[in-house]
Amino acid sequence: MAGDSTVNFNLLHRTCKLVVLLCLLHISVTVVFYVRSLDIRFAFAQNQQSHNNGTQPNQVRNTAFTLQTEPAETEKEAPAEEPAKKLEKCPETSPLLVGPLRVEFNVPVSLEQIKKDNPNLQPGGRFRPKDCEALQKVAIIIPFRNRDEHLKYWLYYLHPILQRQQLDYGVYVINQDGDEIFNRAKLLNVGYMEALKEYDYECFVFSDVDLIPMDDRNTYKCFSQPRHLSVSMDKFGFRLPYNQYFGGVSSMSKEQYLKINGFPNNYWGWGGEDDDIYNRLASKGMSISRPSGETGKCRMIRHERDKQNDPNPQRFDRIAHTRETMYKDGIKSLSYRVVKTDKFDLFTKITVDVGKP
Ligand code: UDH
Ligand code: NGS
Repeated sequence: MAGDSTVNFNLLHRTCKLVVLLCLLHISVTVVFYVRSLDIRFAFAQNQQSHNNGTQPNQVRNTAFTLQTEPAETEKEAPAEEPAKKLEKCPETSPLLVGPLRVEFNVPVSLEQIKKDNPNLQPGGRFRPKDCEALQKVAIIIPFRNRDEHLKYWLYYLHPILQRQQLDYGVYVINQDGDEIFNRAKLLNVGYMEALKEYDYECFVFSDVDLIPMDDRNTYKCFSQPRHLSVSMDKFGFRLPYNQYFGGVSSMSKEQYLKINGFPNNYWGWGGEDDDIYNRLASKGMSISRPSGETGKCRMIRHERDKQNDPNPQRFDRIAHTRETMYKDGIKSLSYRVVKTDKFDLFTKITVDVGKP
């Protein structure tokens, strides 16, 4: 009998222990679930907060809380988003710059790859920084005809550079229609006019299609004086060919450009139009601002002379008379006809009939 009661007592003791353990387990599971539900509510509150502050909501977290807590209906009823806060101005020197760059033209580049490499571009080759307000709105004007291979390299190298420079910019390729003799300066005038029709640009960078900067500290923006940017070209042994040289890549504010009545329209064929522009600036008492020889290094894509762009025999006579002709011939007397405008992903191409000599 005594043995039986001991066995019964042991069994009862074990059963009680098991029940107590089960109770403890139940309590812990309840506590864990309770604490987790508190977490979710807290996350929800935080999410709402950031939403109302106008910051970008985190997509993954947002979905999670929608699924686990509030019904979608409640979200719809939330107050309408406030307009995006005004961004702070970008710093004078972009923190994204990297300095010297390797520039080569032996590997072919494709427009598809350039598109993939630059996902933040807007149609027409437009960009503005997301996190700050750009210091300048810059239109980049490229005189063009039959240089698609060069343009690809230009887009490949320049888009990343211009984005690192934190500019609010657009790329305008001004394509001379037809086979008449080429007129670089007139195309640049057309670019100025057409870009302004699209956006309130305050700065204009005029760039040949075959020139690539080798340092991103050479910022494609405007300065208190007209700027010459391609100061140190490989083809000139990384030096200026002469002090007054203003060809290749230059920039001017709207005000500086208008002061000289824009560029001449009557330089047909190669040469002299950049010297005429220099004469215009000098006659208005402006000086040329330049980056250092180191920062201003650039490479030119080697090429043969284009058809219909032979040296202009009148150029020496023309540049001798800039001061007399500049008021009659310039942006005020510009006439042309836009044949076609194409807004591509990486640039805006404006095909124009500029007439003939
Ligand atoms: N351009 C074109 N198509 C043309 C002519 C000129 O797109 O048919 C544009 C292009 O942006 C070019 C710029 O105008 O970069 C200046 O023209 P250019 O490259 O002919 O001038 P550059 O002084 O060369 O650079 C002159 C010819 C040198 C021949 C050397 C032969 N070894
Ligand atoms: C000068 C031309 C400029 C030209 C510069 C560089 O002689 O238009 O050479 O030319 N001026 C005249 O002819 C009056 S380059 O070596 O890049 O072909 O920009």
